[in-house]
Amino acid sequence: MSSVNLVAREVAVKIVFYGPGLSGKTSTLRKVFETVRPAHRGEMMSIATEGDRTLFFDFLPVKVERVNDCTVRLALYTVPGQVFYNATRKLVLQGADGVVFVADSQPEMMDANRESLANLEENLLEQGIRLERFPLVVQWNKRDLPSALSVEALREALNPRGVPDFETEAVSGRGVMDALKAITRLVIQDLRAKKIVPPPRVVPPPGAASGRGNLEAQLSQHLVGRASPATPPAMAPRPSRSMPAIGAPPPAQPPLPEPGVPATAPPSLTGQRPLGATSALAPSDLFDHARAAEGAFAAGDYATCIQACLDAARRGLALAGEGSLAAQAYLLHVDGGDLLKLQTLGARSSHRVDDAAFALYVLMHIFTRLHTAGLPAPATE
Ligand SMILES: Nc1nc2c(ncn2[C@@H]2O[C@H](COP(=O)(O)OP(=O)(O)O)[C@@H](O)[C@H]2O)c(=O)[nH]1
Ligand SMILES: [Mg+2]
Repeated sequence: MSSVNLVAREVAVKIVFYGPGLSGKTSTLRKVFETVRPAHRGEMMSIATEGDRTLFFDFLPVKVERVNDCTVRLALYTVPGQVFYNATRKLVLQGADGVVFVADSQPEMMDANRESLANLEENLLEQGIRLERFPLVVQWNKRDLPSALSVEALREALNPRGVPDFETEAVSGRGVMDALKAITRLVIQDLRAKKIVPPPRVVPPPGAASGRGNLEAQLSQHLVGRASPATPPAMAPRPSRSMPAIGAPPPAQPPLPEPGVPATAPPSLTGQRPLGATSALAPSDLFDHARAAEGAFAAGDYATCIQACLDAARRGLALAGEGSLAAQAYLLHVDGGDLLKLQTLGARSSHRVDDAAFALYVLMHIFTRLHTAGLPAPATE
């Protein structure tokens, strides 16, 4: 769900990469992670099975400076595509501002593509959102495969509305950033039309052109860091908080709650630093809590992870002022249902991997909301 800090002219938006299992969603996010300058993104967090299938979600925060003089924080999520993970997909889709549908171009995947698109439509409708009015772009992924269907055939089957679509190869990265720029543009336009995002200031910054060309230029400059090495980063990175590598590979995990997937181990993006998004988002005072929670997750100690998240969540919410947890959550636009579930998990005696993942997810949300609200105030940070 978008949130806006008018004083800082900062907009936080949530974009979800949706599509059938194995269509290339996680690969797409990894490519974005590799492409965006480190100063403009946090750590990528993946919660996957040993076979690298997305178990809960992938998450990557990206910051785009001065898009028509607003700073845009993108929270990028992927969903697990496997049919039986619909509850997780619904959860991740909650509050999304836009979707990138990653379709698999192979003919044998057409049924899965259609099913996933219908599932997206249904899950959005449950939130009272109609897909045809929702910011959406499509990636025709795996274009490198010789068996790939023609774009015309894919469009006819999957994109009758004619939303912006892109030929992509998530593994090499071709087209991926174009799709991300397009969805960012659509989301900002949508939020602007809903009067959620302030219009551009009347006087543009020196040297900047006005209008859509400017938006394009800003997105290009800030999203594709390595493509323009001559351009220095326009922002100072957040206070340095490089995540220490989480040591040895974690032990095998208990069986999964949902069927059909073998025992899991937390994922590895590079084989060294699989986690870190929660601490990347944490206010200084809660950084250690977030690290403890991530460390416990990586070690398979889900009870400790949940307790650390719960404690950090309480402390984080308290930054909104005195009052009940519910009142603090309300002030920060944190979902009360999520918080209640986190508290329930904290009171349980046994915990599963998805419980701990959920706890980290709620904590990330709280940190994002705090950040948007400008809390804690800079003097105490
Ligand atoms: N040839 C090819 N393989 C791809 C492409 N994108 C993803 N893959 C492969 O497809 C498999 C599933 O990718 P993944 O990103 O995990 O899919 P997800 O389930 O949608 O997250 C992996 O083996 C990827 O390497 C692509 O553009 N071309
Ligand atoms: Mg995946």
